Amino acid sequence: MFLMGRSEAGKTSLIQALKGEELHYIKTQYTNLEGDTIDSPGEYAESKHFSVGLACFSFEADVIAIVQAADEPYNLFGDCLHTFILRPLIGVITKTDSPYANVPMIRQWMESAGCDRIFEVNNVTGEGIEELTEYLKEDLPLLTLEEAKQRQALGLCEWDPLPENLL
Ligand SMILES: Nc1nc2c(ncn2[C@@H]2O[C@H](COP(=O)(O)OP(=O)(O)OP(=O)(O)O)[C@@H](O)[C@H]2O)c(=O)[nH]1
Ligand SMILES: [Mg+2]
Repeated sequence: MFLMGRSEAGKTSLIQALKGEELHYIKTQYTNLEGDTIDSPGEYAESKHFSVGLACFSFEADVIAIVQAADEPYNLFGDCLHTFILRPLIGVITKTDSPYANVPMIRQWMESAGCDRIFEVNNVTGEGIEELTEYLKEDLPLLTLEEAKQRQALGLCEWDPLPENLL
């Protein structure tokens, strides 16, 4: 899973929570691969020069997660973000415990970005982490090149189900 989102959104903490660790603050200084996750510094997502680089990293991943804290005051991601990412896009809302949390607003941003699934988590208590873990355990069906081309010809993503009349 590739994680992107502004600095302090809780990306590194999310990795720690997924591993069942106590949170320990480490500022992410560079994009790094650890186990099954690619973590990136929030500053990359905050700069338009780096954001194309983020799209490139996404090609190395099975799933892309936008991470946004429930109390973020503004949105960094444009609408239809999924259109330039050739992988499933999910949203993870962190800091659901914040007194300034506005989860419906963040959900709306993530829906506009085109997230397939949206998860709400509290990295401190681990609430919501299990649901995300279950999703990550799901295997995408393997396709032949012909099957992938057929979906593309229909304007579908490779992981979208085929319409019933074509099954
Ligand atoms: N209350 C609360 N605090 C959180 C949560 N997730 C992360 N934090 C805190 O938010 C701060 C920033 O978390 P990080 O995980 O370092 O954020 P990041 O997105 O990796 O930031 P960069 O490395 O700068 O890109 C830390 O002090 C965390 O302890 C959460 O769900 N709830
Ligand atoms: Mg970090």
